[in-house]
Amino acid sequence: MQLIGQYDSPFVRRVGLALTRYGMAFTHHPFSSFGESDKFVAHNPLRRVPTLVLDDGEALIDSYAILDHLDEVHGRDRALIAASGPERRAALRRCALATGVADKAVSFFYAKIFAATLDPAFVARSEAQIQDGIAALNDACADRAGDWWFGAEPGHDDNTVACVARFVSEAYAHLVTLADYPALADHCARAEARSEFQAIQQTFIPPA
Ligand SMILES: N[C@@H](CCC(=O)N[C@@H](CS)C(=O)NCC(=O)O)C(=O)O
Repeated sequence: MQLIGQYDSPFVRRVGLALTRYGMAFTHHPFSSFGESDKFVAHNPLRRVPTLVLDDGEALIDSYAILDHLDEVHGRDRALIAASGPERRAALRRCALATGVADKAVSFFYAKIFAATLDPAFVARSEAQIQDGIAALNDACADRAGDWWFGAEPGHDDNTVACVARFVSEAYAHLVTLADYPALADHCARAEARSEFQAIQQTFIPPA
């Protein structure tokens, strides 16, 4: 398997973390989705990462679809998310909240780079979506009983929240300071201390 994309992307990182936790061998191609998209456009016409190329050449796109495949191959009963029911819905909601923040943060970043001018209403709305989303993730961490939602070890939701919080705090340092969100900061610190998080990481590099 080949994983395409840089680990400063929370979408790529959460896939890299799952591959690592599942003990699946893969080759990592840290191509930039902007400067190096020609290197993988044959696999993904959207020029987006993560893209996962399977050994038979089939290319999977979008982190949700990729994780779904990895969970199936690893075994739904051993996957990093509940197989069904309320626990699965709650975990997917946390993942969607986190990736939703990342979606807004990514598209707003592109707008700031590429648009000549930005409507102040769009700027205010984008910043509010990012900040309110981060605050909601902090509340979710504060409400949790144990160390991780998934149980004794982090699951996809735990991983995704930590990846997105780090990404946003680096890409929007002027907007989001993790210390202002103590429960989320604690979640991130415990995640980043883990061996797989130390192996699968990259400090944010602005797209160019
Ligand atoms: N929904 C996608 C989002 C992936 C995404 O936004 N990737 C960004 C990098 S963080 C990208 O490839 N952007 C390039 C572009 O959209 O032009 C997923 O979950 O994988």
